[in-house]
Amino acid sequence: MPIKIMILNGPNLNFLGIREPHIYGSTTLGEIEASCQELAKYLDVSITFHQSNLEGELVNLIQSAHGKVDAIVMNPAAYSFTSIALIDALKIFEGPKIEVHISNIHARDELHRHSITSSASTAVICGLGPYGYIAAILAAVPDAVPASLHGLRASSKA
Ligand code: CA2
Repeated sequence: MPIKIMILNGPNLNFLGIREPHIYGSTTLGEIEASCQELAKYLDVSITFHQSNLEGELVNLIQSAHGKVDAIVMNPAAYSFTSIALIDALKIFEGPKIEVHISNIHARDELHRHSITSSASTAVICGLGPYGYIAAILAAVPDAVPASLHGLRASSKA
């Protein structure tokens, strides 16, 4: 059975590439989804891609992944800095949870610096632009790299 990955995008990310290109670049969310689907085809894995402006809808999606999805890739956007509900939902999910931010949140202003949802994530990728989504998928699929490199994955849990 192919690996299943759920990709979640939080509030306002539907405006990527349309507003504030100096911060988030000119790639639209639709183009990011197309690239993720292209990689999924190449790796022979299955991806569902979602965007919601609603915290509860994101919680419902994470809950629906329980027992059905192998890994979650999530850009919680503004909810990264506020959402205990997302933290609790992420804790329920047993597989790898990779948080992605397009910008380098550590180099941002005080409001955009402290992701609380990353405390419930397996890993965090930020500052790579839209490639962060690609890097997250590669990290979630063990067979994306030669078997000789799989040991590095295990040691990253230390
Ligand atoms: O860099 C990222 O991916 C962020 O998660 C994006 C969030 C921001 O709050 C985080 O600090 C970092 C903002 C998403 C809002 O998306 C917009 C897209 C275009 C124009 C305006 C907002």
